[in-house]
Amino acid sequence: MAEQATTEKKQRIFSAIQPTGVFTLGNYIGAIRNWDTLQKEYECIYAIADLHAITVKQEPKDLRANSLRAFALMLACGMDPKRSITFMQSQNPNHAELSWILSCSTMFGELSRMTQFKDKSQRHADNINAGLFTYPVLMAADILAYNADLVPIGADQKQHLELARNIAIRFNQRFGETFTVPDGYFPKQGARLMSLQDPTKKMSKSDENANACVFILDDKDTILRKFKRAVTDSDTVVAYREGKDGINNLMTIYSAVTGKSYEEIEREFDGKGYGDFKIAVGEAVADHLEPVRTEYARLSADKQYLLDCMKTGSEQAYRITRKTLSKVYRKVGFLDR
Ligand code: ATP
Ligand code: LTN
Repeated sequence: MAEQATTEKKQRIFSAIQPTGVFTLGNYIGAIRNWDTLQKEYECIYAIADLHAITVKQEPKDLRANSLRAFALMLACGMDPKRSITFMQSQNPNHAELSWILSCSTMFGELSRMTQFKDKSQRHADNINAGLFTYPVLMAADILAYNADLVPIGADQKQHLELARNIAIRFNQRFGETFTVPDGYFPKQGARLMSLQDPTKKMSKSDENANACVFILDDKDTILRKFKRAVTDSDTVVAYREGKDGINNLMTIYSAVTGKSYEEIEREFDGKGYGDFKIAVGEAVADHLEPVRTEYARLSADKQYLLDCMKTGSEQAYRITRKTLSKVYRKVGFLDR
């Protein structure tokens, strides 16, 4: 039995994050922090989704700088190129290629129901491009090209993952078993952090209001200031209650970085006000992020190392996905190259 366990193939994980800005505390707690932990048990493949990033307008030179920074941040958050495959999405052409084929198995109606599309087309009303609409197909291609078993994502990406599953099932039914149908992997705690300025909106790195999110490279003073200014209600009791979105969000954050339960937090701040609580949250978050900031400073001083890791990762990613693409080409009826 023990022998069987050791020879069993590890399950495969795929996830990605867009280089649209410095990662936020939401990205970190909702997604990236788990990516690190998963490396111990699974075969992990992690990408910087630069192809997805251009669905909103990007200044080319900024995108280039942000992409390199995102890659360094991913490593600073614990992703280890020796244990996992870490790469840039645009450096493996198989993602875009598979995306086209999958788009022919995706219905207009399905894409129209995506809440992120509705939300982003409102926020970028001057640029509702076709890529923004077909974004979830590219995300499905990212996942299915590797036949990933599990996809660690924040709760906001659940709908996209459901679509990826449906595309895989539909393709398999029509052309025969081809893709693994992936499952989502969601963190138990703090799956969705909200904006510090409008706690009904998710904390998002592309928010125009810098006070709305904590970035993982913010220094301690900045973090403390942002939490002090966080929007809460006119109550004073630190307690998790329906409708108290601001304080609930702060409790979620405090719980996620300290591991304390809501009951423990309520007891800790019994008799104290929001002011004390906000300072405590700020301090705990700053301490939690300190190692990432230090590691980022170290890594970003060695650009060549980052480029070498990226190149190796992209080659590994290419090899895996080429096999899937060859199979897909055969299944849909394309002639051999
Ligand atoms: P953008 O503002 O450019 O849309 P984003 O901050 O929403 O970016 P993504 O790159 O789209 O971040 O997402 C990266 C990962 O972080 C995803 O797995 C996503 O689910 C997770 N994530 C993003 N925002 C939050 C949040 N507020 N709370 C928890 N998880 C989040
Ligand atoms: N759309 C994702 C980023 C992303 C992704 C993926 C996540 C692109 N491709 C594949 C998981 C698997 C987002 O987080 N906004």
